[in-house]
Amino acid sequence: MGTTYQGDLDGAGLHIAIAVSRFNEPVTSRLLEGARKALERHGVEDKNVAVAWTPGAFELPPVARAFAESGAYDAVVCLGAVIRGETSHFDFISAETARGIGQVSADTGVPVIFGVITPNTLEQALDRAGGKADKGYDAVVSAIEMANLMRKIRPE
Ligand code: INI
Repeated sequence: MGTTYQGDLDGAGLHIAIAVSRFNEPVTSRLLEGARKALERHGVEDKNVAVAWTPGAFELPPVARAFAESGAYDAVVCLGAVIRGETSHFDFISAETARGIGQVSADTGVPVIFGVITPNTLEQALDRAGGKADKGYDAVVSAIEMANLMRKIRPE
């Protein structure tokens, strides 16, 4: 048997950046609240966390790229809410945001987490942002796991 790698959920010493979209702010501020809760619970120090607000989800990828290319962060978390009922260009925004975020991660090798929810209604959005589920919290847990996994595979 070869080697099995797993990322743990210890956030001590990790540096995490969050890009969060202001569009649908009542939803995204709750995603950010969940993200902050996860950072605290997993021991990521506040001084090691950076947050940047973008106008909409579409603008998340360039900000994620700036964070990733800075070399200062172990992982980047993107938070946003694209609600289908609210826009006829839902498909363009959601697809391009997902593609852009994936591209940043692939180009830089820094884990960039897709914490953008794409529900049909505002009610569903609120359910996923600290109601029935907490996608902001979940996104940070994935970021911590991925950051630690990359440190094991690629020790500096
Ligand atoms: N941005 C979002 O983050 N969520 C949305 O639901 C949304 N809608 O409905 O249009 C949205 N639009 C703005 C977009 O992300 C850009 O900021 C804008 O197109 C300027 O580039």
